Amino acid sequence: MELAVFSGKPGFDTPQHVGGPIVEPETRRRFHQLSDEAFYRNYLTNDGPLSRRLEEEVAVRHGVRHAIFMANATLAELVLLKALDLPPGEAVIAADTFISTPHMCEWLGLKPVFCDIDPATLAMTPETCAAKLTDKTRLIIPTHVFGVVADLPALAKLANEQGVKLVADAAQCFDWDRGGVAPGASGVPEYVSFHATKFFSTIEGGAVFTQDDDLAENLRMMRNFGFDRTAQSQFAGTNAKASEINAAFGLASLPALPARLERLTAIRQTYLRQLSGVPGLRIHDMDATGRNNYRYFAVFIEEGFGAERDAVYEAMRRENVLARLYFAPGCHRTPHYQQTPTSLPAVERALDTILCLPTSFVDVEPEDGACRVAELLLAIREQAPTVQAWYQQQPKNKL
Ligand code: T4K
Repeated sequence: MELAVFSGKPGFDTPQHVGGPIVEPETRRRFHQLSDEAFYRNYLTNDGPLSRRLEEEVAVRHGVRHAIFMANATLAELVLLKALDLPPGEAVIAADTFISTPHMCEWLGLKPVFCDIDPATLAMTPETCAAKLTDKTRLIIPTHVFGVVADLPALAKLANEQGVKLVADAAQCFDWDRGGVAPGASGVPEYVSFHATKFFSTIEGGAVFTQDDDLAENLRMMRNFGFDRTAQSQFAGTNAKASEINAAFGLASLPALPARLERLTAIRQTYLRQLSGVPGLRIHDMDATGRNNYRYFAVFIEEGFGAERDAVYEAMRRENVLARLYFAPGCHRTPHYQQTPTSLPAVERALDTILCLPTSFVDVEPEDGACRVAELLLAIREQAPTVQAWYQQQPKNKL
């Protein structure tokens, strides 16, 4: 196969994204109908009937008492942390997470302290977390990366022993569970993202899942200026509400989820069939801890592949396969947080080698798309020395 880096025709005519929103024709039709209902009702935001219905359906689906719908998961995290009312101090966070996780801590006077991970799950462990605990620690936030979950029971035990709070970043965990326990259902409050790139989306949106009635009531007030049921502002809340139009998109998407999961499972199976056992290419085990929605498919380009991850990434881009490097370089190596230098070997190894492949395709059938992406990756491997040489010759400011 002549690769695009060597003047071949790109493997795809249309760019294939990792996070391309999944919107089935039926989802669009239902969305138009539901949003029209909201317009006829002339009730567009502020805890309307569609938002309430969405919260109820999502909560029941996850076996959790409350799903509190907000404008996005970043604000859901902020509101949750604010509701915990923690004194200034430190928050221990695994460094391989989306940057919003530490940022919201910092907004509330909690200095993010980054910890290492288990290379298999990509999540913090009680040991990697404990190594960063100090008498200033107030909070622990594990992230379930790609829906492969951290060991919450063990982390809850550690948090209890230390007298610190535990919440989890379950942004990527809609329709996920660990041994039948979904986000928020274990008793640890968890926040989930409904962003357009996620398995389940309200375009922008997110929620806190919790079993705690008092916390839920607090969060509902906190997202709405601190208003109680008589519209009296009881404390300094904010505006983190989502609109009825966002809720309409979510409700329209719910019936599509079983078929969506089937498609994502088929894509995963295709990738597994083509890429398992390839030397130098390790596949992230997404079934390690429980049910997954398979929105992400991550591999690690390791020694034995013959080319560096960055060379492979650039070669794939030339083929119109816009792979992503979530969450490289790691929060601790971003310009903002690297001011406090930290060495986290497992995070660095993972994020220097990770490559997330597309799981939604444009102008091509999903399984065919996955098959072609895998073939391109294998062709790059076969030609790895020349791909690596090509990469090294590229002016880095042109990539
Ligand atoms: N915690 C974790 C662990 C998270 O992963 C996230 C979000 C959060 C917290 C915070 O949740 P939110 O506050 O966002 O609810 C994207 C998403 O913006 C972000 O929501 C997500 N994580 C993160 C993993 O991915 P980017 O910077 O990669 O987005 P962007 O715009 O580059 O899009 C990704 C790909 O999808 C691109 O290749 C383009 C394609 N795309 C994107 C959009 C929005 C489309 O084809 N169409 C589109 O409409 O962050």
